[in-house]
Order: sequence, then structure tokens, then C-alpha cells
Amino acid sequence: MEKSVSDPAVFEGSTPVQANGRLYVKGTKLVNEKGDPVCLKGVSTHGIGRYPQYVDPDSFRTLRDQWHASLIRLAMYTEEFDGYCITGKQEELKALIDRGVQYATDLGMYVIIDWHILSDGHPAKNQKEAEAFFEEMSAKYKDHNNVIYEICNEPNSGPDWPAVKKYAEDIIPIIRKNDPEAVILVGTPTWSQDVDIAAEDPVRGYANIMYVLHFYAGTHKEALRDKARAALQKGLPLFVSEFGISDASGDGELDKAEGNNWIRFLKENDISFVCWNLSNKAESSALLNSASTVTGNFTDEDLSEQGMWYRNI
Ligand code: IDC
Repeated sequence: MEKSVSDPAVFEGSTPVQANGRLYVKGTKLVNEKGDPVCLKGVSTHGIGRYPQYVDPDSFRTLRDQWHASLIRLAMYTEEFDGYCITGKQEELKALIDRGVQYATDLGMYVIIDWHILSDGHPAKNQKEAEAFFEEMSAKYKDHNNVIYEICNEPNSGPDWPAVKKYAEDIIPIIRKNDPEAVILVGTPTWSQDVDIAAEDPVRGYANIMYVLHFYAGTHKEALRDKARAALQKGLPLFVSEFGISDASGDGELDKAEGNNWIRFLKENDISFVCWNLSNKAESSALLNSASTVTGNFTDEDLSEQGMWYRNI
């Protein structure tokens, strides 16, 4: 396949961050510091509170060197799975984020700090905590050129786009005050699927904002790609910060054929993508099988079926 984009998986002696530097948004695309489109390929942790063992330098190194991943997403649930807003484990979770960012930085990988709302479907529900969290993170990481902020994983069960946009307009200036250029990912309603609706009325006045599209190939197919196409046509920059090829529950049958259709679509449009999830949980979207106990140097025997499929991608 002809390479039309700078592919961070091709190290040529340098790490993804050495090769690409700070990232910007130009039109609908993520670009590197030379202005060339980049398509980051990454892996998301499961909830870091529940599966902290994979926030590990060997695990990230294996993903970089053997899977050619250029990006790690640190998923920090806000409610379920020992979530940040309900368990009183804030310091522990922030220490995990700090370690994760440190390892990714040492390895020259990009890293997403993900405020993983899910059962708390409306981002406004824990907004005060979100404001304090992003104030602290952006002050701490303002000098990193590899940190990406994801401000609300998946708004669902209620908030429409104006409500999510309002939340984004409250959080973005908090990050921008400290970190004027970092890429910020804004979730979209209906579990980050309504990118076509966000495209009608995007956030104005800030550079380097992208909008989140999530899919699970067992459930979401051409109809969701049509929503993505509509958003792109209106000029909305998209980022797939989470996807799987299971059904939307994170479990059930894998649909590899549909997964391949999605990957082709994403590559054609230089859309970065991140696969859910780096854990050995007994569910088909876990990249490791449930018998695997290692936290790095994963061999074929450690990988689940989705893990094998994704590593080959
Ligand atoms: C799933 C996990 C699963 C967990 C469930 C509820 O894989 O172990 O029991 O959450 O917390 C999403 C979410 C992501 C989900 C994933 C699969 O962002 O947290 O993880 N999914 O259901 N959106 C669509 C699918």
C-alpha cells in the first residue's frame, strides 16, 4: 500500500514523538510539526484503577516495538471501576496517570489522558471534579509535546450536543490557560457517535480541537461511517480514541470483516485510532486472553483473538 501519510509506526531509528514532534490540527486532519498528516495507532488501557498492572514500561514498550503503536490511552473511569469521582482514590489514580505519562514520554509515544465518563452519562454531572482535574493535569504537562487531553469519553443517555458543547466550552479554556497548543478531544453525544450533529455547530475560537468518534464493529457499521463522512464533509476533525471489533458491550462475537472495513476507512481519511482494551478481562474486547498473566513482552499465547487481529493491523 502506498504511504500517503507520515506513519509513526515506521521508526527509522526514531520514536514516534521524535519523528513527528508536537501535533496540530489542520482542516480535518491531525498533522505533525512539519504539517504532514499523521495517523496515530494506539491501544487504550481498561480502567487504570482496576487494571493498574498494565501501566507498565514493558507493556508500553512491547506495544511500541512489536505492535508499532505510537499512542497509549490512559482510561480513567470517573464513576465505575473504582472511578475518580466516587472512590476517594484520587491520589492513587493521579499517580497512575503520572506514571503512564512518564513511561510514554520515555518511550517517545503519544499519550491520551482520558476522563472516562460512562455511567455518569452527562459530563456536567462531575464537572467540578473535571475542572480541577484538567487544571492540575494541564499545569503539570504543559511542557510535554506528547500529551493529548480527552475531556469526556462518551456522553450518553441524555445530554444533547449543545449540553456537551457547553461543557467543552467550560473545560477547554482551563486547559488552554496552561497548555496553549495541546490537542484536545471532545466527546460527542450517543456514546461518541453523533459527530455529524457536532459538525453543524462545533466549538469556535480554539485551535487543535478534535471530535471523538467511537465504534464497536460488531454493532456499528456503514450507517455510522456515513455519520463520520457527513462530519468530515462539514470539516469536522475526527479522532477515534476508542474502538473494538466486538459488539458494543465490549464482549460477544468479533466482526473482523467489518473491523477491516473500518480500518480501511480510517486509514483512507488519516483518522487516528485506539483499540479498547489492554487487559486480560474475560471479554472479547480485551487484547489479552484471561489466562495471560504477563504485563509486557506479550507473546502470541498471551493475545486474545482481538489482540491477534489488532497486532496484525
Ligand atoms: C466496557 C468494559 C467492560 C465494562 C463496561 C462497563 O469493556 O469490561 O464492564 O465497560 O464499565 C464503551 C466504553 C467502555 C466500555 C466499552 C465496551 O467507553 O468503557 O468498556 N464501550 O462496552 N463505549 C462503547 C463500548
